[in-house]
Amino acid sequence: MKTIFSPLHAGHSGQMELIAGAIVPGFEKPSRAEFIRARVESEKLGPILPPDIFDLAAAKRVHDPDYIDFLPTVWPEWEKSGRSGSAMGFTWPTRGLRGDVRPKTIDALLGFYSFDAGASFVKGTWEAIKSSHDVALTAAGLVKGGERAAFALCRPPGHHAGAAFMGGYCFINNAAVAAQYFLDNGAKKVSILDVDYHHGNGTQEIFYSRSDVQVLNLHGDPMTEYPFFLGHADEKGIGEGEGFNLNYPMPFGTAWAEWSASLEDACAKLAAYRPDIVVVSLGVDTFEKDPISQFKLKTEDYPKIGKRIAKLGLPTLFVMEGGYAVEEIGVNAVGVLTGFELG
Ligand code: Q9C
Ligand code: ZN
Repeated sequence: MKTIFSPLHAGHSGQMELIAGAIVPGFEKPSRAEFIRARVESEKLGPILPPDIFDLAAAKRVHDPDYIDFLPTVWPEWEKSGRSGSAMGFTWPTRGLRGDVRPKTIDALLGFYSFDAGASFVKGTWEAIKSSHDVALTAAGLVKGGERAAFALCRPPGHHAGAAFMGGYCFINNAAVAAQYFLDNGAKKVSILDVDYHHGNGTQEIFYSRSDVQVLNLHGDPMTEYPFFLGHADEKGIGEGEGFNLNYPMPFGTAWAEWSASLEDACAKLAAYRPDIVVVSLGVDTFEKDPISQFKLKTEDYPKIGKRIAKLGLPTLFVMEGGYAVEEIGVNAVGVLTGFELG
């Protein structure tokens, strides 16, 4: 399978995040994508190609146009206000505050368009976000054009980004943009299978009231794990979307036996939906050695994930999401893809 990759991801580097009471260097760092790219090469998965350049019309089909237009302004505004470091908000419009009135200063807007302090900007962040989005759309174009599968080596990731908010290292929801692209180019139904350790709250929010995108999420139980405030089993979609959102929250310590049972159930529900295309939000932070996660998947499990997805027999777009055990991220992510190819 072909991999789409852009070196522009590397401009999103040196950003800080707020975690456990400290401002620390971001876990979501450039070496992640470089280890994956190197493994794609050494495993001879297939050609690595640069993305085509797209305008933002496709992104604005799933995100609020105002939010997308805000993203490229963040770093210039931050610099204009005399700041350095990482641009991130510190006040969020939670319950009891006005989330419906768009404020005016950069600090206020960063809070308005975020749900946490987990998506901060440095100088090259917008170019990286844009390239990641281009990577997803280019890979989607390959699948639309008839390829069995393609790998969008996206960085930054996307699944925590909602219609009008960033967070959790995510800015544009690459998987959601790709799913909408398929629907706008002939597909009737798309399934998004999110196997990242964290619940894909952004993807769920974007498609929650729709029946043309089925969203299936396997993740750490939000009662104890980030993003805490979405991802429970009783969230099944609303209105037209009722029954088209499926969550599989699992406790700390979940290993292959239980995790794969959830995957099996999700794949059965996916097959019953009969989508034209599958978009896999591919996070490998389920790995036993992931520094911020609590599942216990082993390197040998990742090809089995790919094999099970291949058994669905559907055109498949893999979109890279999380995974922070940098040394092993390439082996595990590409393990899914080679497992798929052999499956
Ligand atoms: N103690 C993705 O994997 N911080 N985002 C968690 C854990 C945020 C993860 C803190 C994790 C975001 C795409
Ligand atoms: Zn994750």
